[in-house]
Amino acid sequence: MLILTMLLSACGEQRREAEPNVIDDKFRNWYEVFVYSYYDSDGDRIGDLAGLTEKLDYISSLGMNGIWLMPIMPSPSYHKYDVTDYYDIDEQYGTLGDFSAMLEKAHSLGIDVIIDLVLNHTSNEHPWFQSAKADENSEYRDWYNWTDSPQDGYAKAGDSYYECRFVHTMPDLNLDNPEVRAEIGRILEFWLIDMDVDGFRLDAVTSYYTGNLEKNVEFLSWLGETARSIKPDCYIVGEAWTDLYEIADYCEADIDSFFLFPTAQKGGYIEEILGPDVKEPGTSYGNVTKLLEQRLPEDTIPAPFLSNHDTARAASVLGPDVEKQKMAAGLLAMMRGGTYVYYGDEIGMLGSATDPDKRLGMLWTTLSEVTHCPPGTTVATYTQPSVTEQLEDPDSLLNYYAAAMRLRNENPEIARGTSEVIDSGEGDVCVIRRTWNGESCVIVINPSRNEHSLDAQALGLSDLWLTGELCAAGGELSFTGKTLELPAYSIAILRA
Ligand SMILES: [Ca+2]
Repeated sequence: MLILTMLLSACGEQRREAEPNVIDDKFRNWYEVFVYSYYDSDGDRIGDLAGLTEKLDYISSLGMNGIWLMPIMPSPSYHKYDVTDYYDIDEQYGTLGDFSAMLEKAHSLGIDVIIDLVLNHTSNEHPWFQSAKADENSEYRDWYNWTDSPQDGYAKAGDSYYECRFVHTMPDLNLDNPEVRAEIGRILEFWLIDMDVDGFRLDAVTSYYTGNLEKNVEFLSWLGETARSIKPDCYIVGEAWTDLYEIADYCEADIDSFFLFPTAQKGGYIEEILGPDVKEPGTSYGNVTKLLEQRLPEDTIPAPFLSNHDTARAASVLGPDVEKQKMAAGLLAMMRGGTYVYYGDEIGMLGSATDPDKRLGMLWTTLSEVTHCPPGTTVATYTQPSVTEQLEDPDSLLNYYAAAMRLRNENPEIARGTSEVIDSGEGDVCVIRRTWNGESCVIVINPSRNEHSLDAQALGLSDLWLTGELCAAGGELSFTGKTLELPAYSIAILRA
């Protein structure tokens, strides 16, 4: 390493290798897994927890140190966003023992695991609702919301109507009922203590009290305080699918994190920066960086992502250009907070339109062995190579993702720091100094299709070393202290 550095110095390059510096806190590189479609261990071609356990080394090799599991509790639906028992594992996925084995291995690899917690509603097959529906005097009647007359978002049962904002099979819980809150407390304790999960992803938080931000924030804060009273360092991220301004309002709630929907999807910040209408993509990325830090409270952990199980996949939004998909992953990886990557995006899997089509079976090896796609799938087209093939190819999208996550692990400032956007003099190029805990790194991003040569001396960067790089479209990055040569679609990390 020392010899290599000296050789490079001799030919004028200020380049050195960086070591991983992974910090065990809440700023993680998260990976979202739909267990059903991920990896099967027992031959029925449906993904399960034992299958996930077998793939934890793979997830770790991507540089991920957090996993969000879509719902795993018993449910009549394939997606399991309607729970019938909050204290067990769906038999399709395995047992509580399988879950513990998976978690133990994840923890041994330094991976935290959070699980989806669906509290807005239960399944209509949940015994609580069955009892509430059958008998007006049931002790569970007030666990749900009833009216005597038809209303929007309500369905008929007997002579009454119950609230069900999504669909009639998902009756909304009455979250004002102290007995419901006490039960939720027991659910939190079961998963945090008995099962040892590291936290939760909260589904549909804007629907807890539909249209009532203040009450939603109150409930979220109650939930956060209750969870921390059980496990002080647990992490909770909420799904508020709305614009940046309302997300900022939700950040007043006392939980750690909210998904940054404005970064994702078609028309989101990242897709737009890489689109044809943006003339100065570097300036745009700098402006987004500044906007997010201005709008979001300092103590919140932003959770940016490109796609999830409810949105079109990154490759479907960005188009078939793999270089562009890589650049999008690079732009995501340079964002503050805890980034989320949806399983399969790292190999460019496609998915759009209907929900099952967005949740296709993972392509591990060959099409004949692909994990089953969920029921209702209409289009299952795989255009990119499998995991096995992409692991072998140093220029694959998968290896780009791994390299991008490695930069986050080598430079803790990227996730945790505050930004100073430096005027690069080129609208195509963004220069950000990110500072945390008394240390800084400089992130230089060229999200344009043009090569650029930056005057490092004029920008005050000449004393730094090039310690990391990502080139989405090939080419060579070089740094002499005088100039920084940036190929199209490249990212450089400079450090003292
Ligand atoms: Ca299986």
